[in-house]
Amino acid sequence: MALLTILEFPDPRLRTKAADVDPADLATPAFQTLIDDMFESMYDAPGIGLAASQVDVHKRFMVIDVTDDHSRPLVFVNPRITARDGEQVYQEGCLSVPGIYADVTRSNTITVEALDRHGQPFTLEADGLLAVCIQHEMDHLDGKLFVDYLSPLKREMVRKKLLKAKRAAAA
Ligand code: QAP
Ligand code: CO
Repeated sequence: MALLTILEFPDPRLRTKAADVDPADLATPAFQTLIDDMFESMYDAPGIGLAASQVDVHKRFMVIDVTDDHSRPLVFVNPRITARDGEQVYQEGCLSVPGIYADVTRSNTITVEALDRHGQPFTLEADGLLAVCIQHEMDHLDGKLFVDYLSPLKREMVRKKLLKAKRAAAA
């Protein structure tokens, strides 16, 4: 297994719209290893969700585990939200926007249909943190980041802060 490099805002590659996964690809060792490496990289961070887009793979899948003890690893391949209800505000962060946290309003309850890592279709109803995380990771697949919900001024402040941190790290 391996730790993957996670792209960071404002890297333009994070804006790529991901393409559907061909379910036949799920049978390949390369794809299964990539999923394992994404879990390892997410747990190492530590984080609760990681979309393929964040590791520069522009295909529609993501890994999520919102438990403290890594007991519920979830893989969503070609996810679709088929129902939503209500609103909730959650202070979000993102492995691609390190050190930045901000309130985002999203649907409270969602129904999501996806394939699991073996290509088996499943339907999941989620609320609370899991629902936030699914919506956040699906945004990544469309090239969207949680900072896009902030005002342009706040987003510009975040961009400058991260570029400055990057320069300081490189110096
Ligand atoms: C998305 O985010 C999310 O800034 C997943 O320095 C976040 O795993 C969904 C992380 C909140 C729902 C609620 C962020 C780690 C991890 C950082 C993450 C950092 C280190 C973020
Ligand atoms: Co994110």
